[in-house]
Amino acid sequence: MYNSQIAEMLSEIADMLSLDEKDRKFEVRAYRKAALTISGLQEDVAEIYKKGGIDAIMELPGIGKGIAASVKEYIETGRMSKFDDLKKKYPLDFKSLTSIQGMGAKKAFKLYKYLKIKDVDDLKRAVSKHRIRDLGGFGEKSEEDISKGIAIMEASMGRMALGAALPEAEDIVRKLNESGLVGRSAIAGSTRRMKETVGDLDILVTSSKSEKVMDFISKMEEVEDVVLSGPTKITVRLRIGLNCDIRVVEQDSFGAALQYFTGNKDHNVKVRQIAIRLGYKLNEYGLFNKNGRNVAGKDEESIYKKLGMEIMDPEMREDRGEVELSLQHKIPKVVQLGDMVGDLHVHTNHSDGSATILEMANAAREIGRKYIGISDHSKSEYVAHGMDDKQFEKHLSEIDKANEKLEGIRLLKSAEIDILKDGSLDLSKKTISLMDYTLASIHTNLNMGREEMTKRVILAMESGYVSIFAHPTDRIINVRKPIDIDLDKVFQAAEDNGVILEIDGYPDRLDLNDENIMRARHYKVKFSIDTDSHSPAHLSLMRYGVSTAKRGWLTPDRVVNTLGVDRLVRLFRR
Ligand code: DGT
Ligand code: CA
Ligand code: CA
Ligand code: ZN
Repeated sequence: MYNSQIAEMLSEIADMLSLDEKDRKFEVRAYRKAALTISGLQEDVAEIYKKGGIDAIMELPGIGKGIAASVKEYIETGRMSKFDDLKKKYPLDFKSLTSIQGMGAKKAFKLYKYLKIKDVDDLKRAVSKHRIRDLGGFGEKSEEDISKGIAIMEASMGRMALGAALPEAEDIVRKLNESGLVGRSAIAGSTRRMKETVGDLDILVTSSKSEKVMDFISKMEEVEDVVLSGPTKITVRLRIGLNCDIRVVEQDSFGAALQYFTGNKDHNVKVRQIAIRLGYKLNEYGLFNKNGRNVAGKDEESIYKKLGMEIMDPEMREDRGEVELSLQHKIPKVVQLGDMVGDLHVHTNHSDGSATILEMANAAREIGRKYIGISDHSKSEYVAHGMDDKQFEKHLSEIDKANEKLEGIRLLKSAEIDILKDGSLDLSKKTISLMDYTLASIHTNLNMGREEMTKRVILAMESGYVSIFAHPTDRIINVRKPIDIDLDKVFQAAEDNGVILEIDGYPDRLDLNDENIMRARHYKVKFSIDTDSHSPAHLSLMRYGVSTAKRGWLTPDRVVNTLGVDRLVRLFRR
């Protein structure tokens, strides 16, 4: 079906025409009307054209000769010159920008003109750096509105949380491997970059039996529907409510395809420019020299190498300065899953976890952790069966007993203490002094104003009884917005009071997120990457936290639970 694509292009043409200095009201209206007509057609406009030619298109309500010719051109060539010409003048992604609440074509263009914002990613970056509030006609309120609008749009665009998307992608890849039809296989796209939400899945395979692969995919139980299918590419709708692009590529192109389809787009654009500068051509098929020979296409490393670049983890490929550093071979050595020695945020059935202290400890040891901190909830979390001071005393002595029974793993005594409305902690200092360290977090009164919320958290930090500030913004991906808090002030207070910031790796949270980590990195603070486990299986979610840390460019020396237990305990005592 071409209808939705064509309708979108026509309405984007209308957007662009409306920006013209000359008054083109009538033309704008004509394109809008045509877009509406085509998007509402039951029959594919390409079919209508095939049966009745351009005359049949002109018979559709509101479509004149000029627009009909554009539609014909698109059906025949896949391009629309009117659209392409206007795009040269207005090279921005109107389609997604204008789907943000309150963002019309004019506003979008203004942001482009003054801040070079071309797409939603640029816009998000500008919002997070507070660059919009100073722009004439925008202000702080409208920056906040844009930020809210982006969140709403992303949720409604059905971007799926990584925690649901990645396991699905891994299942599909596993089944493809087991089919015996494919050679190499890989997950690409935002999923490989471990972005917190994913628009669609991208999977690459090599195979000499492309047709059979397509057939196999279309019959997978995960697949609801085939959206598009060609000789080497298939797009399917998955039952979990996500699209998935699967491409069959040549052996010699696998690395080039992986590099290309991992993205992100801005990263790719820069890498391709470097290739051009060096006299190469880089695309999804390979890296080609002047004679058209593919000199590096098999694997990603060789492509970056040939371009004089240092390869970086996919998580870092967001055009946040990594391309420039990579040319100087100065990519930070970011934290890896293998660096993680312990996990400092673990719940047991003493509050809302599902397993005993010993069960959690054994499961953690099995996946190679040397220590875990048992951090059950305090009493005001009554829905989570939080414990009061007296119950905690008993609980802590049970951790001691468990420690005596355990070998190869050490339990640390902790608690996830609620920061109450007034900034005080939900456990007595006496109880806290029995612990190795504490986590403090906010679970109630989430709607407080910014100033009050900031004060609340800073007060808690200044108490001297908070080791780690857990899931600092309290957002739940696609469900709950972050609390309104001045993070810069909080990060400063963390620095001043020696409080560690958590990167909660539970995939619904990923909190701090990548951008906030980037920001926090500039303070003298340490981080703790935890799983917030409530069952033994959750302990393996560490990889989400680590990838989030990578996306924030965090090096292992900044992460406290890469330390051995003795050094860590000494750090907590300070
Ligand atoms: P998503 O699906 O919205 O979560 O994000 P991605 O990054 O997975 O984006 P997607 O699925 O549209 O495309 C996968 C990758 O393909 C993307 O990260 C970079 C590459 N790519 C897509 N379109 C373009 C393009 O127009 N130019 C370049 N250079 N690369 C592109
Ligand atoms: Ca994708
Ligand atoms: Ca895709
Ligand atoms: Zn927790």
